Amino acid sequence: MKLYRFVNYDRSGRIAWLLMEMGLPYNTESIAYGPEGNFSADYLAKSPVGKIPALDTDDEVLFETGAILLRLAELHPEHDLFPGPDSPQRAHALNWLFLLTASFDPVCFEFVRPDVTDPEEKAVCIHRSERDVVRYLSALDKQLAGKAFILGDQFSIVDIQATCSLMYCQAHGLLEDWPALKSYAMRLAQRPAAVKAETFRVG
Ligand SMILES: N[C@@H](CCC(=O)N[C@@H](CS)C(=O)NCC(=O)O)C(=O)O
Repeated sequence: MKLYRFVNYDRSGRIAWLLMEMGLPYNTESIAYGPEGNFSADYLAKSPVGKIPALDTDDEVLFETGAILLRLAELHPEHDLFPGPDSPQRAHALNWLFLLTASFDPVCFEFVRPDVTDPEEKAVCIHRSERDVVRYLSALDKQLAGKAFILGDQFSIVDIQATCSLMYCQAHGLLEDWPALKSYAMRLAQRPAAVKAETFRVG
């Protein structure tokens, strides 16, 4: 199994975290940014818009973090990291996984994205995200009230997505107003698998 990542911090740490939780061995390949790397024909054959991460499981090639997490969870149901198709929890879990992946993460990523360097453009992006993020933080805060994890008592791939996006907010100083979310994200980021996977590495 091979995990494609950038040399510096990127979303591949989320996949590495899950692989560590499952105890599955994997290799990594660092891809450069640019025509020789994520825009090369070889890499575009794995990930059609040249985004990191991608995962080659030896049987199939996966791209998009949310899809990779979900596919790994369903390929290895014995780890119980996402409710299966017959579970009464399935619809609720899908709602949260997609909300976090498709809606919350892009908003939070604006706080840390390295490719917008023009100060005026950056200010506009951050201003918009600071406004938009509140409804998500508020919903997550409510969802987590009285629970250890987003889906209840059990850690799941939903928590990987939530923690990593919340860390973007933390880097922007936003979690000071959300103490429960801050302590949840800090606690989850310290899980042995997250630490071992260097999920939050910077380089
Ligand atoms: N929605 C995608 C976003 C992937 C993404 O934007 N990855 C960044 C690195 S974390 C990337 O590849 N950036 C380079 C680029 O956009 O060309 C996912 O969650 O996997």
